[in-house]
Amino acid sequence: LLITVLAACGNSGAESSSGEGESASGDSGEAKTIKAGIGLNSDHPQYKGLLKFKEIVEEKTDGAIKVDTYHSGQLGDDRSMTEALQLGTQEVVIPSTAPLANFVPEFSVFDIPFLFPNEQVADEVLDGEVGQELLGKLEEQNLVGLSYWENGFRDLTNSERAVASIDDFDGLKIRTMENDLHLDAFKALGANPTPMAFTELFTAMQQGTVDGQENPYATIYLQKFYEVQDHVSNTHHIYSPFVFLMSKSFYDGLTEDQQKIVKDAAVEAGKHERKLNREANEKYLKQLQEEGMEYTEISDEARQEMVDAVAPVIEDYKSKIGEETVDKVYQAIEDAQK
Ligand code: TK8
Repeated sequence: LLITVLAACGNSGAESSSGEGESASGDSGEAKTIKAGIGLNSDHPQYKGLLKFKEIVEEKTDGAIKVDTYHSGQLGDDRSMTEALQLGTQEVVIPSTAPLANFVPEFSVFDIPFLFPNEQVADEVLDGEVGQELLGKLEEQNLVGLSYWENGFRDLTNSERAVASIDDFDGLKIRTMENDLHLDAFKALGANPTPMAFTELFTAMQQGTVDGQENPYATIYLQKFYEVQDHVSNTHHIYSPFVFLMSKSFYDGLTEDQQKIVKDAAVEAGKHERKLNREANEKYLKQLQEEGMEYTEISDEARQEMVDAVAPVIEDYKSKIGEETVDKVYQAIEDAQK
């Protein structure tokens, strides 16, 4: 099977890998193609950001690097696309950090519930020293982390009942990302969580395999989850970053100039994506209500009960994530708020 997959992937780049010998900026003289895939659909800021990356890279390399973009999990889910990067059959993916913790456990630091107070602090920590240090750890996994983008604060939806407090989680079948800390945090809240790839989520909700899920408003709206979910609550329980990943073998094969171009483009396109994403998250809660979802606000008191319920889980995970990383991130959050 593996051979078939490799062969298939090798062929699909054919349209661009030959016959462009005269391109200016590539040392080899032959155009290189980046096959880039994401899980969300083409309406989502994640895709708009990817198109920005394509525009910058193709322009700055004078066509020596081409970017082919795929959305909606056309190339697979976060985990399988990340594996494709390791195998060298795909060049770029922009997964959530949560499934990435299966490759580099330290990334689970961002899965600590209620970690970041707001997006600005998240930006400072991710773009600062500790965030960049974490990107560096990806190299051991044959991956290059070029920048952080934003998925955003996650909010709960379900088809069973309005969730206003921790009691309302009781027994709810919640799909989580494939991440142990998420799974244990939802158990601590009293829910009945199931890890699942994003690509299977819509059908699982439609068929009632799960009652609910959690994602930022932009995703809930743009992926039309309101068609299969009745209730939404502003739990804001986790801030979810995206990481812009490139296959290390591809990156190593670029000229130094090209490496700088793709790195800068990943950063610049990420800024664009963050901006669009924040605008989206702001406007889509209202639109979800217009589509018929019932919105329930979580009071400060109710949220504090959730914070208390997950505290032992966080304690338990500190050593699994790595105490040093956890301490550094907490310190960076404190510094960002000074
Ligand atoms: C898309 C995922 C998605 C994430 C999830 O590939 O799995 O729920 O929030 O955005 O990365």
